[in-house]
Amino acid sequence: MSVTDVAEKWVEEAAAMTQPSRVVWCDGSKAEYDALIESMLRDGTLIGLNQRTYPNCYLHRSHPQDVARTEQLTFICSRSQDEAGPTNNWMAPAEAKQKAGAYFKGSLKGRTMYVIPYLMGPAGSSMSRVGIMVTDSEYVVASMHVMTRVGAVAVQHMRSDDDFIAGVHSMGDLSPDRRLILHFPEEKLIWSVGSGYGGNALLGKKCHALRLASSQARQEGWLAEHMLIIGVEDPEGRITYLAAAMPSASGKTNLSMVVSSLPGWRAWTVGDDIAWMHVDASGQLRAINPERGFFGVAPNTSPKTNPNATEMVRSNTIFTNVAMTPTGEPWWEGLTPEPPAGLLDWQGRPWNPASGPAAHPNSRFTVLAEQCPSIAPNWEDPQGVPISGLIFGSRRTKVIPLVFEAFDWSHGVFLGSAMSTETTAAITGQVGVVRRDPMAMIPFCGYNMADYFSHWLATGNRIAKPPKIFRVNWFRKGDDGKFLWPGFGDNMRVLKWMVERIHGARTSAQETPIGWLPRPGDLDTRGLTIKDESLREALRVDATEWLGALDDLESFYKGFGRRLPATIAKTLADTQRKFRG
Ligand code: SAT
Ligand code: MN
Repeated sequence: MSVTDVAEKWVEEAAAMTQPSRVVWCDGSKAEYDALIESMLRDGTLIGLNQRTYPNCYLHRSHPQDVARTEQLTFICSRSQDEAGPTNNWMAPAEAKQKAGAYFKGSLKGRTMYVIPYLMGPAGSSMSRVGIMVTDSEYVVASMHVMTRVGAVAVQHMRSDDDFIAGVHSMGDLSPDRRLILHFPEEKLIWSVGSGYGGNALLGKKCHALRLASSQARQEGWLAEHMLIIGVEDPEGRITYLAAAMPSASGKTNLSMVVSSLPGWRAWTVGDDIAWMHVDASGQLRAINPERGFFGVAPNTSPKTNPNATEMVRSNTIFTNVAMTPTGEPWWEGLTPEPPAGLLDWQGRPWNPASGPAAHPNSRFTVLAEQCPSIAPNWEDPQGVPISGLIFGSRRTKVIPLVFEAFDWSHGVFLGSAMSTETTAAITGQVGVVRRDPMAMIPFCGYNMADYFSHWLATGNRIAKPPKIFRVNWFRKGDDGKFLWPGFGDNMRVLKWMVERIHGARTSAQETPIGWLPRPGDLDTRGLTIKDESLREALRVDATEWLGALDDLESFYKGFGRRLPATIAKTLADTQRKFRG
């Protein structure tokens, strides 16, 4: 493969720092993938699963201290701290390179450095972007094969000699004390050391496609978002495309491949995690999925919660940190109602229920998107799909109603910026604490979030017919501590309401201080067993709760100082006023 001189020189520099005994350029071929799997089976990095029931499926057990993204060790290393903003960890570029350089120095001695040219986005799309990463992890190379398009196709999409995001990765000694995930937006550069975990180590995903891409997108006038992309087909055969932002491990993968409980309605999957959106020449917002596969959360994936995912992981899948049955099949909490006897837990020990779940709560599957039974036939369309609705969803047991619609684009940007969520096992740290998470981008925005809000507002002005923006919360609970809304396949009822709002038909809503809210009768509940009072509670807007939440929001906004767009501040004040009456 021939690459540009700039790329070759950069790879030489990475090799000079890490000192591998061998440098291998990856071509993305099946033979290369098979050889990697063979090698990992030999050295124990992978364990073969039952090849009769799970053909070409493998299990990887990671270091027990390396099982999730480590946000406290993730930094935006822009020249000025202001550019990173108050919601990012920041380190000066020189200091960052000095610190991580010490961990990288000679870290590949006696080992192989793999060079992975990869394309994010479909071949032939002007929205696709190139990265070149080096790594010492065969698990990372194999995973990049699944999650991105590796090889010559990447190089062919470079628009100039230096048109690529460069990424250096080494597992180092896997110690959290010598782990750093560093982003240098001005240099289009990522340095990640000390972790082999997905979001820290598969540099195409969060580091490139969100943190650096969001910063590039601002300069180039597009949006890089933590969003699934879905096509909703109605009984007339019309497909309406929506993109939805939700925090990690909060049902994004499930929603992207939802099997409808409403007859005549169905969903087509375009992407489950990241959307790159451009305004085309006619003023239409269009989205591509930059990824080629899914890196989904295994626990609670079952024939009931996500039949499509359950089916797609039955072959050609790499599982990470799931449990294993005595017959070599993967298992995780929720897959079957009862755990099978004789399980090995995610660390390979005979499972003792007293010592925690069998599968790690953030255990994952890595699989090609084309294996998804609901994959949209046009999911790799170089033009992307036209987006007519955007959804912001988070995990809140209180306050936030099941669904409501923003008054207009700028009000929708306000609603996105106002999101908070309860944390999950996808990040290292405490689970279930409420934290601010604007647009589900708090861990992924590569620049000052106040500027990010401005960029969203400005983008709206360039769209001929801005998509309607919706806010959802599947996770509200009643006083009995039980979820009020059944979720999963029944979420199609909520999508149906949105689609009808988008096309200006039948469905109605009432105006409230936070937006257009469906009355219980506005949602299609045919065939659904839900108590009237549960649905009413799921849709309730409580002024006292909201005024408290808006106070919290006000203090969060204060952190941005004068950089916060005036429109956002004004919308907050208007909402407070409406509630005070
Ligand atoms: O772990 S990843 O960052 O790859 C996925 C996620 O947390 O959204
Ligand atoms: Mn994600």
